[in-house]
Amino acid sequence: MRSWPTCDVPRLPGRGPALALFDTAQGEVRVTDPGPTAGLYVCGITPYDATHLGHAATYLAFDLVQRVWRDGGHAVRYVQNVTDVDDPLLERAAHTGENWMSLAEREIELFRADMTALRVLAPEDYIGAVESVPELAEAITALLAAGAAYPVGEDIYFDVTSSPQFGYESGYDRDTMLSLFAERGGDPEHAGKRDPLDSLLWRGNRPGEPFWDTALGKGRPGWHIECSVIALNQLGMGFDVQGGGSDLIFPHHEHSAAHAEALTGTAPFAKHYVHAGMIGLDGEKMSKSRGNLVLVSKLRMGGVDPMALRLALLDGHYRADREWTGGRLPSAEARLRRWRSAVDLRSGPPAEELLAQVRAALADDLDTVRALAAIDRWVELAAGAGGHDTAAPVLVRQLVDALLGIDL
Ligand code: 5CA
Ligand code: ZN
Repeated sequence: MRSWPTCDVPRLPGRGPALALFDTAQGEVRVTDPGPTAGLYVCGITPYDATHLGHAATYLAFDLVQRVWRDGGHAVRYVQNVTDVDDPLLERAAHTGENWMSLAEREIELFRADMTALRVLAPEDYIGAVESVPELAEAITALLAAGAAYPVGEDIYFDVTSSPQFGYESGYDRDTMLSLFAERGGDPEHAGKRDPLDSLLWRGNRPGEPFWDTALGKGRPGWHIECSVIALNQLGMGFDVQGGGSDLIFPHHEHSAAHAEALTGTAPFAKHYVHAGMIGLDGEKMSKSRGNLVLVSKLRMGGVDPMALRLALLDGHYRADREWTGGRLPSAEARLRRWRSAVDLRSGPPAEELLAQVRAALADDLDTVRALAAIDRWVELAAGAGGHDTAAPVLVRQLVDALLGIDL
């Protein structure tokens, strides 16, 4: 499906260092080692409600991954899905009486507008589950043929024992897996399954639900196979980073990896599994189902500068669960004003050292807090003692744009 317009990234002098990222599977910060073209897959939205600040924070984290790789001399192939048919979307449409396709279309369009305003670099491949049904059905057929999947009535389930390394991505013990599976869309109690952790690959048609008529019969695809197959078919096995929020560690990323590994007989699915922390409001995860949302579009309509919003969300480590509080926006707005005044000056203190500091901070598991503090120090010097380097304000404007995506 159509992506959103991407923005230019200025080229900076020299080249940034290799990016190290925390890998959930290995439980440590490791250097990424992409070839000339890095492969990035980030789980996209389920379009039944507008972009909230949690979504925005997660996509901003992976936007920085792209920016740091590009600054390090790599091209990036970025793929993102849209879960445009799944239970929560259908339930919402049934509840409000709206057609599920128009609901999805409207929310995807709003998401595109929010991502554009936030200057999030666009995926070249923005792919919906609906348009992927033929390739999903083909993969499920192959899993059945390989004995990695089995029917339960009209449905088809994935057999977790078919993937010898199942569990390596999350590293969770079985009890944790069972409780998260039940909490996050799984059906551990479903009768007829071989193992409670087996996940739904294909849901046979139920009255009133949309369906596709395929070699598997009439039905619709499950959730994990969607990301598994879209990533596999676009990027191949062993791509560089599989990303999303930490709520996707299990079961979603564990099962997507296991499906692809069972399909290909090779591992790993991704070299790094990278997860952003949850943005909360009033002590709870911000989520559509809880209804405690702060929407990007609402803030934009209220006149908030998307660059201030971007700055506010980057002022916190991407892996930390963090609270959104009302005070974050005014302080980001004040910081943005200070930065803008400093780069509007005709000269300033030399900025080469600042470039090295920002590059080093971001390469170190995206330490944006350290990067912002380094820029604050340069801005303070520029506003105070000043400086005679006429190229410095231009360089700072460019580095803030290229590495942090903020247009001063
Ligand atoms: N369509 C699936 C992924 S295939 C999905 O999880 N959609 S979503 O709309 O629920 O979430 C989209 C992305 O935002 C996911 O990466 C999810 O992990 C992330 N996300 C959701 N809520 C939050 C939150 N409160 N804080 C940070 N990230 C969040
Ligand atoms: Zn996904």
